[in-house]
Amino acid sequence: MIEFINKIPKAELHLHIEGTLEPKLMFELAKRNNIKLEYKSIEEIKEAYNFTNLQSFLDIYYSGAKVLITEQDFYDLTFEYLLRCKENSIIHTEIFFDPQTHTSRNIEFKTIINGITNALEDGKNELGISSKLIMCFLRHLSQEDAFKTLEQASKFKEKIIGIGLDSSEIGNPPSKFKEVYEEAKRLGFMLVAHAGEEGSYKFIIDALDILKVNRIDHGVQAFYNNELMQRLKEEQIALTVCPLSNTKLKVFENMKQHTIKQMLDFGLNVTVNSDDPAYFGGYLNDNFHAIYKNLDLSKEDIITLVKNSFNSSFISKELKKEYL
Ligand code: ES4
Ligand code: ZN
Repeated sequence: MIEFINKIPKAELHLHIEGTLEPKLMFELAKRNNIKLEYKSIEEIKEAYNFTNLQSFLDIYYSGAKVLITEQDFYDLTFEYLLRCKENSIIHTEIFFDPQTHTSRNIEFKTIINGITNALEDGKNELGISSKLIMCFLRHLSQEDAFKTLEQASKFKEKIIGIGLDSSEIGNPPSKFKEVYEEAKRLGFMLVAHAGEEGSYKFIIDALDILKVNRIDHGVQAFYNNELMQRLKEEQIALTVCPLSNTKLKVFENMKQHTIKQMLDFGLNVTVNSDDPAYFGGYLNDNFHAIYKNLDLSKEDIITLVKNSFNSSFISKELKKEYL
C-alpha cells in the first residue's frame, strides 16, 4: 500500500510556498543575502520547530521568510518544491503565496510573483507538473491592507487563479474581509479561505455565507456540528485537510485522534494536503502514510481522497477528464 500511495498520481490543493522553505535553503539564502539568522545550525532550526498552536508556528514561519529577497530566491524556493512534487507523484498543484509577508519588508510584488511563476513555467516544461497560484491575504492585517494587495495583483491577474485567507484565525473572522472578497469575486477570482482550523466551526459557515468561498482550507472543526456536516455533504464542498499540520499544531493530540476518516465515511469531499511541509515534517506522501497507518484507511479510501483533489481543483473540465 505504501508503494501504491507513493506512485498514484496526485494533486495538492493546500500548500504555502513559504512553508516549503527547508532549513538548508534557509541557510543558503541567508548567506547569499547577508542576513543573520537566529540559528547556528540546521539542527538548531529543527529543534525550534516544536509548536504548541498555530501562532507559535506563524512566529517562526514569518521569521524564516525574511531570507527571501530576490526574484532568484523565490524561483529557487518554488523550483525546490516542484522537485518534491515529482518525488511525491504530484502532477498538479495549487500553491498559496503570502505577498504581504514580503511587501511589508519592501520586496516588490513583481519580484515575488515573477520568481514564483517563472519556476512554475519551468516546472510545467521540465517536470510536466501543472499548477495554479492562489494569493492569500494575511487575516491579522486589515481589510484595507488586503485591498492594497488586491490592487497590486491587478497587473498580474492572468497569473493568479484565486484569492485565499490565512494566518491567525482566532480573533480574525471571515466577516472582516467581506468587501474585499466581494471585489475579488467581481474581478473573476476563485475564492478559498482557511476556516475551522483551530477557530470555531462558525467560521466555516461564515466563509461560505459571507465570503462565498468555493473551497474551505482545513475545515476540520466542522466535525463538531451536525447541521454543518450535513450541509458540507449535500453541497459537496471541498475541505483541504492537512493531517501532519493538524497534529504538529495540536489541533488533534495525535494522528489516531484525527477525524479525516470519519469525515470521509460520512460522505464529505475531503482532500489530503501538506500545508507547510518544511515545518511540519513531511510532504504529501508522508501525510497519506500517516493517516493510512493510524486510521485504518482502505485502498478505496486512498483512491477517493486522490480523486476528490482532482475533482475539486481549479483546472479546466477537459484537463480534469484527462487526469481522472
Ligand atoms: C498556515 Cl497552517 C496555517 N494556518 C494558517 N495560516 C497559515 N499560513 C501558513 N500556514
Ligand atoms: Zn494552510
